[in-house]
Amino acid sequence: MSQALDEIKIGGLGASRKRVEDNRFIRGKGNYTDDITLPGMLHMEILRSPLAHARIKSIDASKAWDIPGVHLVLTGEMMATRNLAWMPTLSYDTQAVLATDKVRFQGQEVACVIADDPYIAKDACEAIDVEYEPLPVIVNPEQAVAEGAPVIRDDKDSQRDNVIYDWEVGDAAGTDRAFAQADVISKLKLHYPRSHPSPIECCGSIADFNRATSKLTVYMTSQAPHIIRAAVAMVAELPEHMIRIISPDIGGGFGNKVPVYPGYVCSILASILLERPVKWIEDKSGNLISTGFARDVYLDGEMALRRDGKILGVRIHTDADHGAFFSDAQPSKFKIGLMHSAFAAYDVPAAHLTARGTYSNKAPGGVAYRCSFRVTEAMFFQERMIQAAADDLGMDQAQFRRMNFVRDEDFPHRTPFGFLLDSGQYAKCLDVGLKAIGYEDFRREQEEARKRGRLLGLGISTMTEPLGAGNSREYDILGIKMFDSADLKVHLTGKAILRTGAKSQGQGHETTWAQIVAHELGIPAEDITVEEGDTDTAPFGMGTYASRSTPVAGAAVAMVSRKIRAKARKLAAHLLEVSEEDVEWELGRFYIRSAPDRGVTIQECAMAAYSNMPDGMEPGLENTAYYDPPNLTWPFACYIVTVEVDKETGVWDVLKMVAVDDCGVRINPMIVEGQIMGGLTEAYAMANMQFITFDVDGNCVGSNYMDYLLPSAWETPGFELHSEVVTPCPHHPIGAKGIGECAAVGGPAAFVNAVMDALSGMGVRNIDMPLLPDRVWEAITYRRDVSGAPPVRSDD
Ligand code: MCN
Ligand code: CUN
Repeated sequence: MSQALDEIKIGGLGASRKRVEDNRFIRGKGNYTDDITLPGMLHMEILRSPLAHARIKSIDASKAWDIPGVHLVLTGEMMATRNLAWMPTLSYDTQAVLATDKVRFQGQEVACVIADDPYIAKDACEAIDVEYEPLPVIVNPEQAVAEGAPVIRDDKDSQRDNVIYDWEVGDAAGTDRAFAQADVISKLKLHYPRSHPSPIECCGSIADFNRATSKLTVYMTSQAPHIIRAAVAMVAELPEHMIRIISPDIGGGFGNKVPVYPGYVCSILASILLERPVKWIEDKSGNLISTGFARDVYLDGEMALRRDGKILGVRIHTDADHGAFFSDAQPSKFKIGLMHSAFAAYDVPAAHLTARGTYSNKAPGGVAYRCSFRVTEAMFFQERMIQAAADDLGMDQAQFRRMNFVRDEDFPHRTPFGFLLDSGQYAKCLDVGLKAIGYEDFRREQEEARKRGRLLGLGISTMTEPLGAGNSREYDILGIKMFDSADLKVHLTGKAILRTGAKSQGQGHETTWAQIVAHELGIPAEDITVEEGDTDTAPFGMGTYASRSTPVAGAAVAMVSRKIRAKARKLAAHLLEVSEEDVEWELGRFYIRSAPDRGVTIQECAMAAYSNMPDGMEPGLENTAYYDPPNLTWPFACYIVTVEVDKETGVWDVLKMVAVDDCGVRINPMIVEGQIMGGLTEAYAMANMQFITFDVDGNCVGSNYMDYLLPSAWETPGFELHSEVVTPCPHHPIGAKGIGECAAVGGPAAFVNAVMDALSGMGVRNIDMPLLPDRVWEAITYRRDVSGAPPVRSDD
């Protein structure tokens, strides 16, 4: 009779185990960067540019130096003497650390003051006199390429204009042929606005250089500590083994904490110069105005269609506004991230994408915010185009999707842009969603309501998303291949510590990684400590973004557990006095095949590894696994929203939203639901209320939480989640796919499609996000599209 442990009871795969990290978070016992105080610590504040584009004529910091309590004033000129005025970006560009020649966006870092406390430092910043000579300002790609436009990056010898790249992917000729055969060509143009992650905790660092040991320790808010260690080694020319990056608890990242920011670099240099710890904690407006923005992409596409609804081909052009520096954190091969994952869920025979990136006088960014490298834009555009195409054909929204989906029996499926999809049940997800929303009934209700002058709408968004870069053949950042790692040490009593190269910012890795070990080894999850974020103790890894932790580090956790199990099997054979071939495994226990009652637990094997190993066996029970995934994972999602739009005010309310997510095997169903809820909330916020843009002078409008609204439980509609569709990932050791970004990626189109559906027949093709009441009102009243592209209109 089997004596295997009950997997759910030990907190294994599929257990909705309570998040262990919450024990300290809800007691106020988290350890965030700002909670750390070191002896003799000083504080740094940053002086930012009030102008978007200006030549710096002079900087006079003498008054700041005179303020009691000020220890150091850093300017670009001083940084330059150490070759640190500029730093490399993750996209092979350069970025100013502190401005020397010009300021290139509002909020750019101009000087830093290090003082006894942050208040003195802030006052001293205000005492610095900077003389600026204003220059013409560029806030969109059209202005960037206009005749006579000022060259923003005149610091670069090779740069004669504001174009960063022209890039293309796909089959231009094949796509032309598809369009030649089309019965109908459907077109759509829109702007995906800048959006901003706005985690509760802003960015920050504490640099601590110890002259006696030559060791630099930096506590910081980084989603990818090992990448930061490599960057610091290169930028500051310090030996890598003398650098220790520690990311303690992080209060939300959402992509905001992937890039290298000037504040980190300045705090490090200040600590080296002063030989004291230097803390920098960014304030809210500093975070909103200067850190990694997302999106800001202009999308223009057309779709070749056969009369019966079959998609024959797709053409997309994107203009991406990258701000003053090209600092996207993305795989080096792809200039516009994974934008070419658009339409992956659909069987599209031919496709071609062209992309142009330009500089502007705006904060650098463009990629980070729950997006897996531009996938948010790709899927938003895809689903907006799908809706427009179905409308142009006069076809039902659900039927048009269903007939063009990649079918279950067609996997593996190669997309026209070259991605390989391995699994999915798209039609089934859609059917579950339609049933849950009550599709047919709603359509009838909608028609009835129309007759009485009420505007109801239904929006569908269906998509598959590439999560979990990489495989190392195709994915690297600055040449470093995108694999990940796990290191597992089983102590002699059978308790264990696991470390990975990922870094949780709220996703719950301390809970879920232990569940994978429990599944593989039968060690109860509560007996496993999970630690991440310290480069001196964690194995090398590429960090947490692109929902890569489960697909890559999570796979490494399974693989290292299997290595441990392989050694434990030898120990079991030794303890049971049989040969290894006669030993069988069930959860938590090895037993003799011919005598199942005779067995040893994994804990007994652990003890033996330290006290009773066979002759010649290396003692101990620990190992490390590096995992290079064979492919990305492709979760699928179907989001459906119904709304009512008020004609008089343009206000719209969500009536119901259903979400059907298939992310393969769920490690922790409760955490997965939390990820989906959070993502849908962000999607709703982007679609409805988050307004951040620029005026003609490059002033950042909306860099405060009066305009850039964070939804609370009060504003957020309820979401109905469905988990019945599970298509295990065929190449992942436990069949899991990523989930961390799906809802934020797929969600926005569902909301916008719903509002557009409510307005159908009014001659309105597009309203740019956020769908603020005045924009919706304008579309209804004047029967026209409403653009949200900067510069902001004077009546906004
Ligand atoms: N999970 C699971 N079963 C699956 C897939 C995932 O139980 N089949 C669990 C994982 O074990 C993990 C969580 O769900 O605890 C998210 O896993 P995954 O999809 O692998 O994503 P990452 O851990 O790599 O997280 C990154 C992703 C990104 S890129 C952004 S942006 C984002 C997001 O996660 N930022 C977040 N979700 C966030 N959630 C919080 N609370 N805070 C952030 O900053
Ligand atoms: Cu693009 S935001 Mo997440 O990948 O860190």
